[in-house]
Amino acid sequence: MDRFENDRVRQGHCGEELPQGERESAAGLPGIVKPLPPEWFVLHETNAEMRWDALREGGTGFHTPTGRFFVRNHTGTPLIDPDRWRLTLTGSGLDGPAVEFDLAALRRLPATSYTAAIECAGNGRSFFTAQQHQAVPGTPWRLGGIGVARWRGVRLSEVLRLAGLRPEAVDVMPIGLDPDYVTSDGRNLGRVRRPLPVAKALDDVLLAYEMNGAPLTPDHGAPLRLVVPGWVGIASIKWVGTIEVSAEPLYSPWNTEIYRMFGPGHPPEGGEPLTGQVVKSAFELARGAMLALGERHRLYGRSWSGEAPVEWVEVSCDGGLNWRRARLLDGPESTAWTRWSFDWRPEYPGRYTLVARAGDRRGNSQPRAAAANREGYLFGAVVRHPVIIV
Ligand SMILES: Nc1nc2c(c(=O)[nH]1)N[C@H]1C(S)=C(S)[C@@H](COP(=O)(O)O)O[C@H]1N2
Ligand SMILES: [Mo]
Repeated sequence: MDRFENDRVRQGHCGEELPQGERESAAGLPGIVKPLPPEWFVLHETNAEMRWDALREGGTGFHTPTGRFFVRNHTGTPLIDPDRWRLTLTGSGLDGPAVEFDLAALRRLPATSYTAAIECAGNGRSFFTAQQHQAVPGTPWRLGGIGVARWRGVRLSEVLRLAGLRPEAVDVMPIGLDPDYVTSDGRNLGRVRRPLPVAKALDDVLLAYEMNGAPLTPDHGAPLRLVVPGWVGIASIKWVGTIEVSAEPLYSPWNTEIYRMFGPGHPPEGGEPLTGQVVKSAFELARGAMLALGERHRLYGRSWSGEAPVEWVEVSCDGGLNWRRARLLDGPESTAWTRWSFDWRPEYPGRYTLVARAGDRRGNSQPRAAAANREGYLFGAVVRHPVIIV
């Protein structure tokens, strides 16, 4: 696979420091640069899923350390020389000709920092099959297709303004510098790119050059990525090279044939392009973990919603018959996710099913079953978590 598609990318100094062969042997997957120790990640083709039990055992705190953050790559991580890289804005939604920024110019603009989650639209997908007996294609994520980081960069609205945004602009499409995406049936869909409505682009979207207080790493979009808070992860395009700004609606396979709901109960052309994420909860515990009988166990977990802060969390240790409130460990304004704990003293040995469910301040909560759809997006139902008491 040729991962170096244009000259700017090919001549990256990172590539010279770490030759291709070494890079691939150091990583658990060709295409991802960082180490992927099996105690932190579950590997799925080009993607690496975060293990929730490792988050607890690592004592990692609120933000997901960059080394443990999940990676979702359509192809492979490109190595881009930040000195030769440019961001180009172009299109009918701008006043004048194309405008270019180098990294230094972007860093001179007013900086903004915030904490936000990035979560794949397919996070939880494997539970469509495991819990709802629905066969779905695509990466069989459990719940580890999410991470929360502190992002720093310049607001997309600021860069659009400097580039001469016209009031007629409707869509903004960031285009990644990673290789073209070729589907399993051999169709080349071109560069990873997905239009964003201008209203969202002007609201809270960041062009991030830092993650958790350090420059972005290659796997997470260096030198520059979008961060689109609350929305499905595909909106947060990594390795941005060009942003097309248009006075007409824009289309790419990522808003027409993928990342929409298809199948029974959905329009033939698919539902609206996916935007906000649904409510989910996860235990910081291995599936099938063994816990000692008769002891008090403090179970930990996190719940999150794309739309609003989490307001309440309930846990059941008997598969959903009896529920008790969990103790929230983060304040009511906590964005991205809310940590919680729950004390449990199991009285009988055997197999138990833990379940957690949450609700957010807009009244969204987790249903018993998620809406079926062909690609297995947005699994927001409660997830059954088996444990064994010995
Ligand atoms: N250029 C580009 N951007 C991309 C992707 C990609 O493959 N190429 N994957 C998207 C998807 S589907 C997700 S879920 C997030 C994952 O971000 P992460 O790898 O930093 O966790 O990046 C998004 N941005
Ligand atoms: Mo994704």
